[in-house]
Amino acid sequence: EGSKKESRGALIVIEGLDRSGKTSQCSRLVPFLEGQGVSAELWRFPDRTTNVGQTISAYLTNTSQLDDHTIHLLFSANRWEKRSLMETKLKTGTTLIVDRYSYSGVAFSSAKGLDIEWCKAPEIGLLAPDVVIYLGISPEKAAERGGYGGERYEKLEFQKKVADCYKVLRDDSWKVVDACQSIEDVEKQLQEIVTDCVAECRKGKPLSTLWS
Ligand code: Z5A
Repeated sequence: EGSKKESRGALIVIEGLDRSGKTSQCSRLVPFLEGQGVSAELWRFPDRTTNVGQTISAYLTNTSQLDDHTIHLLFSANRWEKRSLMETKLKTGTTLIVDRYSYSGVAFSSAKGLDIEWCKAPEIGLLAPDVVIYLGISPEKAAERGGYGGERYEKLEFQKKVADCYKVLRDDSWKVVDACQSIEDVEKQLQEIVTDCVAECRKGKPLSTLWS
C-alpha cells in the first residue's frame, strides 16, 4: 500500500445502454487491474445501498412513483453522498471502475424531455472522470440480449431516446467501444484503455470536476 500512495488512482466511468455489457466488463476490469498490481474497486450508480439509493431502487422497480425532476435530483444526490469517499480513494491511490455516472443521469432524464442544461446543473462539482468508455450497441441489438426485465426504463422506445441523448453528451474524449463484439474482444480493448489511463494519472494528471 505505502508506496502506491504517492500517485493517485484513476476515475474510469463505463457508460452505455441497458444490456450493453457494462456490468460484465466492469467486473472483469477490477481483477485485471489488481493482477497488474493496481489497487482497484468496482463502484456503481445508482448505489442502492444508501437511504437515497433505496428510494431510487423502489422507483426503478415501479413500487413507487416520483416526479421526473425529483428522481433526477435523487440520482444526483446519490452521487454527491459518495463524492468525498470517491476523492479519498482516488487520492490514496485506488483506481475506481464506475458502472454508470452523471452521463446516465443526464441521458435518462433528458430522454424524458427535461431540459439538458437543467439536468447537468446538479452534477457540477462532482469529480470528472479521467476517461469515459462508452459501450456502443443499437437499442435493438441490446434488447435481443436475454430481453429486458421489469424495471421502469427497460423498453425499446425509451432506450432509443436515451441513445440519442448520449450522442448529444458524447465528446471527442470519450472512448467508444463496439459492444457487439465478443465479451473477450471488448475486454481486450477496455484493458488497453484503462492501462493507459491509470499510467497517465500516475504521472500526475490532476483531478478535475464536472463539467470539463
Ligand atoms: N439511471 C438514471 O436514470 N439516472 C442515473 O443517474 C443513473 C442511472 C446512474 C438502473 O441502472 C437504471 O437507472 C438504468 C439507468 C438509470 N436504467 N436502465 N435502463 P442499473 O445500472 O442498475 O441497470 P443497467 O445498467 O440497466 O444494468 P444491466 O441491465 O445489467 O446492463 P449492463 O450492465 O450494461 O449489461 P450486463 O449485465 O453486463 O449484460 C447484459 C446481458 O448481455 C447479460 O446476459 C450478458 O451476459 C450479456 N452480454 C454482455 N456482454 C455481451 C457481449 N459482448 N456479447 C453478448 N452478450 C453479452
